[in-house]
Amino acid sequence: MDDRLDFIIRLAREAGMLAQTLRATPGGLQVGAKAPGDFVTAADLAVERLIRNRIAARWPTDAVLGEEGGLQGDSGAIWITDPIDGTANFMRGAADWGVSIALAQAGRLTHGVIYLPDHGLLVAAGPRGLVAEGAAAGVSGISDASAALVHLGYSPREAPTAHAARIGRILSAGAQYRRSGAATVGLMAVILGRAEVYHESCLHLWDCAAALVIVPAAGGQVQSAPLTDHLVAPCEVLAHSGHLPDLVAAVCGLARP
Ligand code: LIP
Repeated sequence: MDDRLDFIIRLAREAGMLAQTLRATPGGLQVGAKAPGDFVTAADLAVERLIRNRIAARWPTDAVLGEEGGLQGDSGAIWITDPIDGTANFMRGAADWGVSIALAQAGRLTHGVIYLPDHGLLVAAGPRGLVAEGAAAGVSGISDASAALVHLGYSPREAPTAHAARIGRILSAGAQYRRSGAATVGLMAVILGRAEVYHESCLHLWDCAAALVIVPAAGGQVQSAPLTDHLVAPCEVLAHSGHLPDLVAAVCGLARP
């Protein structure tokens, strides 16, 4: 295993444990809201500080883009992290949240880890392979839409009517949909073969950068904006197993490919 992959796996585990410890500490969360429904807790801030500090200690000239602290540094190597993805679930003691850390080098995403601490699931990928803990990684082979699951993400950045229409197209295609409130949970489902598609219309890079590396390593396909665009604005993200083109077209509102 290369040293960057080993580093982010260890760091994700440490970050997840800190988040769980802070949530279990009376008064440890101090919840705030960046916008209606967009929460931040003291744990989000503390975990991102930990991630930034560990990266700075090992790779001091690298840049870091984090959900809470934004982009800091100017380098060809950029670490991209959501310290607690699914904060609205995390702060209520629900299990659907995760730590996401990725690395982009020379404009390409090269490493990623997703860790779901309350589920005991970790997946990671780098140039030399795929790592999975808690379950086997590999996308689904299902090719019948009536047996397929689509995970959706939603934020107020998408028109409710557009999201409702997407749900209608999925149901009309004969598939079922789920919405966990954390991109890492839905993307983990695709990586582990527990769902066939993940889609979100306006998703920040820190929520999905790790999955954009891991899904292809698990045999799946991803579509997203160029990294230079995604670094500065939320973009549409699609991840899928590659065996349901009609369903993917319905999810995205496209004519059959
Ligand atoms: C969340 C994402 C989710 C998206 C939410 C929010 P957070 O991340 O995981 O997919 O729909 O708007 O961005 O803010 O909980 O880290």
